[in-house]
Amino acid sequence: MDLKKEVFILCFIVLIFFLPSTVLADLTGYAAIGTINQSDNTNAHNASVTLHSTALGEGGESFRCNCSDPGAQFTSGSGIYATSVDDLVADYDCPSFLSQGAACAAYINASVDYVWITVDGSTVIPTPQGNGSTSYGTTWDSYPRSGLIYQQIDAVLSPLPTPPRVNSTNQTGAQEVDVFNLGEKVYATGSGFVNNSNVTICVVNNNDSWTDGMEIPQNVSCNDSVAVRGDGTFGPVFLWNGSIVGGYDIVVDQDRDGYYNYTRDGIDSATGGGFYIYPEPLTAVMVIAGLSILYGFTRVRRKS
Ligand SMILES: [Ca+2]
Ligand SMILES: [Ca+2]
Ligand SMILES: [Ca+2]
Repeated sequence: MDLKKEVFILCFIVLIFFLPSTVLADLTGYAAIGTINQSDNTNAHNASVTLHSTALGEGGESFRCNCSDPGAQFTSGSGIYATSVDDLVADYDCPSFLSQGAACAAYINASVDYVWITVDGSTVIPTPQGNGSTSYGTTWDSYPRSGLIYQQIDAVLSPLPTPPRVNSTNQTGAQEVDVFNLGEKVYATGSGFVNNSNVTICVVNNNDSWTDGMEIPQNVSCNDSVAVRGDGTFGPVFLWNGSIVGGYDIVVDQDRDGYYNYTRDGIDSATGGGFYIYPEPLTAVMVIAGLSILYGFTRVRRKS
């Protein structure tokens, strides 16, 4: 066998071994589509879906680089999303083959790389939902494929957790009370909090436009350490001596971060005052009587 022939055979063997892997590892032009459902099995409209994939690279790198679509896709009215694999970029620097933000499609091998989705349900119309995802560790080729589309990468959203509850009460906690006389002590009870935790409870001026992540004012009265029992309840716990007339809210800061968090923290009440402090009827009568006497006295002095 002459040298020319040997070189030719060697080149042919190299091509046979490396060409198929190069072709297989390329998901350029492919797309993933699926349906997102709510926990009651109805379609989730406007859920925010992020497609993720590992990229082992063509050279058989020893670790899985993580890639994702930086611009999440929103589901249609029938719960369907679609993401082009070309939109996937590296989440971080993967030495030797991908730098952070670089396109991943050419480095994804459908038979060994994992694909998964994460879904943010907080944008679902008309009612926010919990989050959802598919499991990590499923390869692209485990999903049905039609031409350049991998289909049915579906997910189900979890139900939105019920926010914990807090109520203004009398001293025994047996009765929910929303109206107190000036100087009357205000107590509270709560349920649905983290078992055996400590929470911060603040009385704040009434606010009816609480938003998730809003700072909790510390302008009336706060109790920094209220113990939650093993069943998630607390109280009745003394909150405030009711010394100023007005409308107030009670905020239970479950994670004690100083911010109101819709799913973790409790509020009485997001719509209207959690409780009100009114002047005592007798005090009010005395104030009115006093003002009348003063008015009469002033008139008499003017006349004389
Ligand atoms: Ca909080
Ligand atoms: Ca309020
Ligand atoms: Ca109340």
